Amino acid sequence: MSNKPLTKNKQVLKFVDESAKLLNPSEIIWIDGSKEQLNTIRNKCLKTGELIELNQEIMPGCYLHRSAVNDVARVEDRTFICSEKKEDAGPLNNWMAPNEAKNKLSILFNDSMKGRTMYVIPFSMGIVGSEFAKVGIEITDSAYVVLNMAIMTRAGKECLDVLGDSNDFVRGLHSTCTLNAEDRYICHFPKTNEIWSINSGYGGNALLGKKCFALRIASNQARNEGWMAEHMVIMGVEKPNGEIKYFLAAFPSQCGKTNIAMLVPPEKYLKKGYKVWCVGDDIAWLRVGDDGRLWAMNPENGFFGVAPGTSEKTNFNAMKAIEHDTIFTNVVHDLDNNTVWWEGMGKECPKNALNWKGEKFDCNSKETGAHANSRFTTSCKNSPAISIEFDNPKGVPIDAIIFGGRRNDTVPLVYGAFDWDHGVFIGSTIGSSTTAAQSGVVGVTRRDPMAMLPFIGYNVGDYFKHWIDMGKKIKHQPKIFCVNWFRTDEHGKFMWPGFGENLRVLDWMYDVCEGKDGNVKKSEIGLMPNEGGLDIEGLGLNGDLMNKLMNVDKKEWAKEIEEIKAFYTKINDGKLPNELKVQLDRLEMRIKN
Ligand code: OXD
Ligand code: MN
Repeated sequence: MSNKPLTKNKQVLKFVDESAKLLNPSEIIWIDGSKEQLNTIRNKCLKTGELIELNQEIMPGCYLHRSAVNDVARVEDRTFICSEKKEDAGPLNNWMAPNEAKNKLSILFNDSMKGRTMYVIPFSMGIVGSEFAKVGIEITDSAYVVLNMAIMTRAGKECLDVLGDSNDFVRGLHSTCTLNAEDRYICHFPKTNEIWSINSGYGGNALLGKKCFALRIASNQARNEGWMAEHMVIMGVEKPNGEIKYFLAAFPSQCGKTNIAMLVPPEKYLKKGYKVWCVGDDIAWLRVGDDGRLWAMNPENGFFGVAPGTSEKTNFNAMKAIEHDTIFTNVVHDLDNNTVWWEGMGKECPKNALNWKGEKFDCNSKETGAHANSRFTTSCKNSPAISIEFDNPKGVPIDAIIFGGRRNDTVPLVYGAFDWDHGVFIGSTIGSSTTAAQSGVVGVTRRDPMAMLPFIGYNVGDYFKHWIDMGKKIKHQPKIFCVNWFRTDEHGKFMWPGFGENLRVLDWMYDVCEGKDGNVKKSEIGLMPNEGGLDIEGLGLNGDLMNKLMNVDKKEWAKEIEEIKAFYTKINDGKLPNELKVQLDRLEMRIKN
């Protein structure tokens, strides 16, 4: 039975009415954000089997969901930027003309909610009512999406109250339809701030507040309005004297983003009084404050983290966060105690269990029990490491921006940019070596500019220009660094211990930001720690290994430069900013000399 609209806003009502006409649902439920309503929806999911209730004594408020087997990840090849002109989508995005996309998808959307409930989710990216927040409305037929959006965003009636009569909201239309992968489309209309997503129920395709809105649509809004929407962790490093500096970090997927966001300092640092605070693990909205500094806020309210590999050792705080009020998707169901399990959890493989597809799971099977992209959805507030600034509508002031990727060779453990434009150059070229897990040639570097490859909602050349222009507006620019935790020795073994020990590198950056120039020397590629500048005491890394970790091999860099040239040529449709070409020339000169 439909409930009453939660607003008198004519534009919202029109959007909902028009959507209902197209989708033809049997009822319309407006999500008010109340616990009671979410409980009712959860109970409905338990009845339909969309959710399985886990052991409420061990894991209160925790549920398991299994997606369709053909619907387990974002679909980059079916994701489109529907700008008026093709060149505005640029060389890295799929493009479809807005009219063509609307015509094509309208046919698929038509009557797709027949006999189903249409949920209307008002949500805010950012603190409700904050001048930096933005309102969205997602229409969906998926109760799973409703329950996830209620964790991942601030959802409910109060978002409509702050919207008032305004037409300034993002319109998200989502239907799981038949889940037919061949008719799956994730379309973005930057001019009208609309998202149309059909035939997927999976996170990044279906939780429209996340990648679709907070990155692809918001990157367009940000460019027009003079701010930035980035795929970045926001974290605070607290020194023993109680002072905190906030860092942003951008890494392509599979590089431990959620882990660094919630890093636990190593014993020695804990004893000294170091602390690390998490403001966000995935997305940062950045603005220049009146004080001339760059300020960051996390538009999200939850973590949508990858489960496999998450353990007390790799991410203690995430393990604590998911002890309660969490939705697990596509993990193993341990039937003996009605809990969950995944590979790399640091716990014994369960004997009596079902794999992510719901089939009997055998620990000796070659196939993993949990899907490689299985997830947990949990509130940021559940993490013991959440920053007290998480709910600060202004966000936090940023001192450093870190770019990184997974590189076996060439890129040293850490180096710093000489200045903002050099930092933008470094960010524009980061990437990860392909592994056997990916299709294509193994060992080549997949460039992933600013870790935004699938998320820049417009032309990549214009995006780089926006970065350069923003630098001019920031009076007190953050320092920009590059890290590589993954450099290997001649036996293919990682040389750096990683995880909590990464704090040592952050600590060096902290001191550089404080202006401790004695810790820094210049190299051909950027600023590097001086002798003794980086604390490696207690790691058992001998000088030789440290030299290998920090080595700038001119031959490897000559090859790197050729690859960067090829990448720039590939993405240049006349929009690559000159500033970046200058940076590339300068790097080449420094390496040749
Ligand atoms: C994510 C991603 O899910 O980047 O955060 O794919
Ligand atoms: Mn991400």
